[in-house]
Amino acid sequence: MTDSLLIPLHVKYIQSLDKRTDELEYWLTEHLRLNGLYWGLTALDLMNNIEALPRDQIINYVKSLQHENGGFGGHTGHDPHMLYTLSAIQILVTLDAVDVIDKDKVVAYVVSMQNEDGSFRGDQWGEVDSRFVYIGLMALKLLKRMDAIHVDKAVQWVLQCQNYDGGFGNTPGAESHSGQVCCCVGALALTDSLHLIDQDMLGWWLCERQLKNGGLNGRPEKLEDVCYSWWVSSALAIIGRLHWIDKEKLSQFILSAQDMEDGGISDRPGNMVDVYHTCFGVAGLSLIGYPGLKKVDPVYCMPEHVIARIGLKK
Ligand code: GRG
Ligand code: ZN
Repeated sequence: MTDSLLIPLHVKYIQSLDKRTDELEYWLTEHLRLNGLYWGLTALDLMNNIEALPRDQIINYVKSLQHENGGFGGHTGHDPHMLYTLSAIQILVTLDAVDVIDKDKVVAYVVSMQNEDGSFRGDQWGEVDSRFVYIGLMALKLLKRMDAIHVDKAVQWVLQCQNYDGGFGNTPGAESHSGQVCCCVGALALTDSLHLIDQDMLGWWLCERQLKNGGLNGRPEKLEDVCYSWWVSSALAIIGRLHWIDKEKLSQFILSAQDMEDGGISDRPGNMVDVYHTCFGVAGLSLIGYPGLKKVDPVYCMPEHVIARIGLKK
């Protein structure tokens, strides 16, 4: 048990990820390569170590993943998807290199994913989910092209995803889940629409996610998991109610899920680490004010200084 964030070890762990080609995990997560790069780069920047990954190589790799229709695949030869398209933009914006890609094509791709009712599809196969509304809005906001889509319709659709318990689901009528809450609250924040919901009721649902051991869960009766340190806390931060949870206990929980020998953070203490939980553990710590980390922006899950540089910080 340690009560401090092992930054040098986590930096080494993230650097090692693209060299572990002899591990099954490396091949099983091939489709997530671009997401992994976003998670790794974000964690590194928040830990003041962005130069630990090769900037030019990353930019060329990301650029190579853009398809003719404007969307990005998760790795070489993979189909385009909204999930990877957002990661591509977040990475390039973070590296101040967004001009290397064809932005108009990305905008056209995102526009093509919006449905008549305001919702968004994830890809050509048509899955609809509140994640994709958030992604579409964030991608266009980062590219300063929100005007290209039907923002009002998107907001109306997101509002339909709110339940009587105050939380949000992945589609209208679906069970409240912290991940979807983060997406819906993020979408409302990106469109200046937070006044349209009952923030107190939402705040109650969110702060009830904290368990005795300090960790947060995704919905009632479920286990705590480090990634909810992000999904829950970012939504609380956006509605100005982060003080409704015990930050010190959350910080202890995240720190207890570190691998103290090889670096990285897992979903809960003692489990295998991965870059996704490492990112959201570090981002969660940044949000609750852990010392020595750069500040993360709760709406974009990107370093605050990046959002300020592109003029989106209010
Ligand atoms: C830029 C931060 C950022 C996000 C982009 C992809 C995305 C938009 C958001 C994902 C939000 C989401 C749905 C997160 C939850 C992921 C998760 C841990 C799901 C697990 O669900 P279950 O049912 O687990 O397997 P529980 O914890 O409910 O038992
Ligand atoms: Zn998790």
